[in-house]
Amino acid sequence: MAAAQKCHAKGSCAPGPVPQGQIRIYSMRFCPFAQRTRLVLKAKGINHETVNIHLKEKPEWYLKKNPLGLVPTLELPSGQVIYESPITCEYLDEVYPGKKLTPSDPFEKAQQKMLLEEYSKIIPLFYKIPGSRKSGEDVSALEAELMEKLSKLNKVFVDKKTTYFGGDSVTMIDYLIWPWFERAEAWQLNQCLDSTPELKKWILLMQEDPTVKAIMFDAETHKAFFNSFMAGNPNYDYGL
Ligand SMILES: N[C@@H](CCC(=O)N[C@@H](CS)C(=O)NCC(=O)O)C(=O)O
Repeated sequence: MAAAQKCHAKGSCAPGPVPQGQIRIYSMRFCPFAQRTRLVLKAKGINHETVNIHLKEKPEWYLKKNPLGLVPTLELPSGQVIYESPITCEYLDEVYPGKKLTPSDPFEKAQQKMLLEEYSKIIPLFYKIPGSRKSGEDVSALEAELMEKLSKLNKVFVDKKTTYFGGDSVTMIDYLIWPWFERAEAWQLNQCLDSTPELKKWILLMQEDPTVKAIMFDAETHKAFFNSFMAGNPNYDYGL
């Protein structure tokens, strides 16, 4: 199992066709974007195969499948590929039976997409703060900026009077937002949550979600990977 999870690097052999009845995800064990897709695969109980990619020394064959060279990518038995995490998640939710994660109401669906757009603009800050901290810069202005942005996310709960972003149970938008909050402690960002109590409550609820629990790493593991990433030598197989 662990050996199968080890990442494929430049010079490795391309995997064969995806077996009928399965779907393949090209991933990296610590990638928050790929985690979105993995959460949806898990939540819906989709039979899948995982191929992890060495993102610093990408296999030549991977760039033929996804010219952007990013993970996640989904591959179907037909050889068709789908990439960009929100698109992969939407595809899985539309095609596979089981729990529907996306609201059927068009307005609610639009609201989730608008929130995702807003959140996408926050994501770079999650990386910028530890990056600047490592360079010895004063990060207080960046932290204040993140706090201000997180207070807007917090307001969603206050205005909607819900415990999750889409209502009173977990939906797609929660899984799309979650992966960076799983890393907040490891990336030393917890202090930015001090004035967002509803968001903090959501984090505690998400930590208890069976799907989140099934694939999450603890803060120590995230820290170890992140330190290797920040040092410019990411250990994609950390812990295997
Ligand atoms: N917009 C993409 C972003 C995916 C992404 O940036 N993945 C990172 C890993 S966390 C990656 O593949 N990096 C490889 C590279 O930048 O070459 C998505 O949502 O899927």
